[in-house]
Amino acid sequence: MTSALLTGAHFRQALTPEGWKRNLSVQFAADGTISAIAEDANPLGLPVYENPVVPGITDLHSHAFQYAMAGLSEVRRNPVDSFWSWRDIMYFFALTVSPEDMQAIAARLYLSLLKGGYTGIAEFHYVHNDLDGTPYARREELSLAIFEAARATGLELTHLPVFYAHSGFGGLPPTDGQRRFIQDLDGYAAMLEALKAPAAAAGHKLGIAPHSLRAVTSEEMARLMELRADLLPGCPVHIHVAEQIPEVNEALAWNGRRPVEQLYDIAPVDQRWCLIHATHLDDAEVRQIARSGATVGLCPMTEANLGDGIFRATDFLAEGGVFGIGSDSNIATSAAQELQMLEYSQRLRDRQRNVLASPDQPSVAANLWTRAVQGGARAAGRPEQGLAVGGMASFVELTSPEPEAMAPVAPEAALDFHVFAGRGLHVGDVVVRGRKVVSAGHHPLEAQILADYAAAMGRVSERLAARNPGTGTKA
Ligand code: NGQ
Ligand code: ZN
Repeated sequence: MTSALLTGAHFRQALTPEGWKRNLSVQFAADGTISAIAEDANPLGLPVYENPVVPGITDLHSHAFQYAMAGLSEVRRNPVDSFWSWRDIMYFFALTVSPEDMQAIAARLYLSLLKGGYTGIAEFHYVHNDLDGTPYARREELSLAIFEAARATGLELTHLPVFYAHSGFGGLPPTDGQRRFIQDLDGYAAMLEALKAPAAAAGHKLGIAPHSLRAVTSEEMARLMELRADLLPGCPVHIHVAEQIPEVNEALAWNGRRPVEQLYDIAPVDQRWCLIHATHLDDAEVRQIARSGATVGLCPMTEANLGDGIFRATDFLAEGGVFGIGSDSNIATSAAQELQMLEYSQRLRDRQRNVLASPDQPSVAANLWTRAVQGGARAAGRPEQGLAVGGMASFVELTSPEPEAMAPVAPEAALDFHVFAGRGLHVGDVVVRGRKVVSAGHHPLEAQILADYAAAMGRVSERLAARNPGTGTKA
């Protein structure tokens, strides 16, 4: 989707890295970054935003197809359900999605994300093969479906093709349920090669993603680093790590090292890296991640949904750590909800309120939003400045369906209301890299995207029913 590049905008109140500011005239450069900002009540012919404006967040972790399985795993089927029994359902579901479905689901998801406070995404993409586990004629077929969804919706994409080879620490062979994810290193390199030209043409960024230390051996990690140097030097690297206690215990049993310790043993982790979840950390690991400058990719709604545990956010921030947020399983698509859950997890654990504020930003919502903007952009390999010169001209206008409800709330507190008042985030315009992609809450391709999604869900339901006849449930 391409709309004209705006030359600038005037914000009556905007969240900048230094906090809320009034009356900003902001100029955009041709590459969709911010070239100049003047504090001036005179809008100089620029479009004026009377409502508060916040920088768009980059959703730093998503598996788009999982959006379509929301609600399929909320019934107890085992004496104790867990992350691992959820994963069985997810694997089953992953065997029903065609390239056409993938595109329709991702476009539907990206539309929701644009209305949920996000202007960019890092898609951690690991469904590569056809239903029988063989590569498609074009092995990058499903990545191209993601590209098309990003193009159609206007969400800015960093695409992370995932390398996935094993079912457990020490190079265990993959299971049959993982057959759509599995590649060898040559196949993976060929996929990256094939994606470079279409990504460059569409303005998408590419990164690499070893799925986890369960799915990739140390030798493979070393080869991936060589591949990165050859094909995508300096690109973002994302990996799942230490999400579940059983994962920590398996790592210890395998070689006596905790997962994060192991990762730093075998890989050159720096600020280009993003460690997804990092839920279970000891003190040394908290410090090690913070010092390395790597972003921690928190996915609070998914982590809550899957029963992962509580991230040590207070300790990590005290060490100067950088984090961003991801929608992961896409059980939620609102950045406000993710940040609310992040703060609430700390409140529940510590029995305190307003935990994740900072001395220079006492508003929890503004503090978390600002940090998530910076961490998300860092993880996606994009400018980190937010609404400041050199930052991306990507922003979201906050509106309210019930403006009178916000009457007692000062403009600077609008984000507190949106994140914590439990009434959801409502957006007016959404601008990505200087182009308006959502206008007064409406996306121009919305009707088509919803219709395509409905058709895809019909096909997926049929395939689910055919694979599970007579059970009365679809998974
Ligand atoms: C994934 N999702 O790859 O979709 C993972 C589950 C795994 C989350 N970790 C699979 N939330 O980690 O083995
Ligand atoms: Zn994930």
